[in-house]
Amino acid sequence: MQHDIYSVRMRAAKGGKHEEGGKHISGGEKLVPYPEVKDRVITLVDKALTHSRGNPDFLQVQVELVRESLTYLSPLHSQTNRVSSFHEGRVVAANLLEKCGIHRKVIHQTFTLLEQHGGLRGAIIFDIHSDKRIDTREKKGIRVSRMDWEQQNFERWAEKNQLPLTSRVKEAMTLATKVANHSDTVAELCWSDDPDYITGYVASKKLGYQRISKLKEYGDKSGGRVFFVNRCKNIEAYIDYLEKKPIFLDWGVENDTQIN
Ligand code: PML
Ligand code: MG
Repeated sequence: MQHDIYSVRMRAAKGGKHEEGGKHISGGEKLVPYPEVKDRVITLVDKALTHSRGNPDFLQVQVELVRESLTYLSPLHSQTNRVSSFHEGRVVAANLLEKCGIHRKVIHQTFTLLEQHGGLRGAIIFDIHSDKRIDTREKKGIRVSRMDWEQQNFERWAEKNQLPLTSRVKEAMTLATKVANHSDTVAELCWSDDPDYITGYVASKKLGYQRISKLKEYGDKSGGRVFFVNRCKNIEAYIDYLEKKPIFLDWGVENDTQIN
């Protein structure tokens, strides 16, 4: 029997709701058939209540029927770049972003943005032509939503690629694949805002998912995501894709081709 698909979203903050100035603690996105909604709600509530950024005093879970049909995407090709310090990691990230046609000055500008913006709920969209942040969401940022990856399929992929079988890797890969598959995306830069997680990545359709083992120091609560675009003609359509288009990852052995 075909079940309806639901989007399950969670956000948690401390010091009040996000829109009232609360500090972002945690967020999560799931896309599941109706019988799995209850379990996913529990998973997300657990994530929010046991987070290294602190205990939230605001927690919201939203469950919504998705009416659009799902699009299936292959996970990006993944590669891990091991570095001995976060300084070295930033150099690797800068070199990768430069390969995508982004100038050094812009790259360093966005490093500074992420250093300053620990706790943005969503991502920053940065135009490499005008050298400006072009979304107008301020502290909210753009929250990529409506995406998921079936657990067993993810685990087979992670084992084959010798990656940690963690929900963190699954969620990051799902998001990076969704973002990279839009033709307006030039690249993505991400490092976690969690103080106990220092691995980050640069991703693009061409480069794939380039993990970098250290992009910040332990204890640092700064981090987030930057989506680089180049004169994005229709920013509203781009944001609509990121927030609304339902995407499911599906890895088949036949899809495991090397891109870079
Ligand atoms: C996050 O924690 O929000 C982002 C983690 C990005 C890196 C995940 C990985 O590949 O290890
Ligand atoms: Mg986080």
